[in-house]
Amino acid sequence: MRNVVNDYFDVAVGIVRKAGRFITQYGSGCEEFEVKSCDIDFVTKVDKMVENFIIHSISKQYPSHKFIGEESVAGGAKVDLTDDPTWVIDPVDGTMNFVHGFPFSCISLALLISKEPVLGIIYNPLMDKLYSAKEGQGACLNGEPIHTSKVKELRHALVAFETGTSRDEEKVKVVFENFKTMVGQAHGIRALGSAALNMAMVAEGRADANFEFGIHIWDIAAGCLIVKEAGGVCIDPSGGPINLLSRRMLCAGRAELANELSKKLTQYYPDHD
Ligand code: LIP
Repeated sequence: MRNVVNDYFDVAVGIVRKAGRFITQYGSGCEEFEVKSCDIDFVTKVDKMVENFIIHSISKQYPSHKFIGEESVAGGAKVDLTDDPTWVIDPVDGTMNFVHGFPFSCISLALLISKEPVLGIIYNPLMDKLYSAKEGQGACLNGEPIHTSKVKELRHALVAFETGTSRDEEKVKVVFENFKTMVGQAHGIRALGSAALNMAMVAEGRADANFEFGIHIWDIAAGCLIVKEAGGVCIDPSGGPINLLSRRMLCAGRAELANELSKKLTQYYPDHD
């Protein structure tokens, strides 16, 4: 299994690096976009180009593999996760950043076999940072090993979280309640605007924890493996095992910090993917 995953990984990295060129062509911003669920949730032509390129390129190598892509789902495809090898794609994670030319956008790609990630890639071509992990083989940034931080207490932790792309009143209320908790109890808070890159910061030890409600499997599948392979934990924000389809995620460099956070967060339960 290890050898075949290594082959899948090598093919995927080459494809993702090529796809990154679509993003760097618009590094100063992309003003051509369509609104999706609300005025702060949208898709650009680059999202679609990247996703189509990745699906086409991988399908040529592995015709029996399946795909779950953010924009394919937005176009009506169902999130049908089976035990078959399934590539989960966020073609441009941090679309708001991408539209504005704020350089924290990335391609997030994971391969799941029997519903578990076996490889994950998060690539920010604007900063040439490729975060990756293969199951049981550690996590890397541009090929060099990375490790999560040792911070165990919220009062010493830099915590990343997002306002999200929903104007839903209940969701916004939860965002503000958790923002207030973090302002009062965390060492610091940051919002990069990309779920995957927030998780990459945790994997690299530059942030100590990250949580978010309302994200999708394509935002977090790669990041969950990369954080775990870097020595961290990914759990449900209320504690307990993570469900990649639940649209809820909490990750941290240390289990003690994740457990403290899970007890202090105001919870939100969106519909599953
Ligand atoms: C985004 C995530 C971000 C979240 C937004 C949105 P997109 O993904 O990366 O963390 O807050 O709601 O889901 O839409 O840029 O691919």
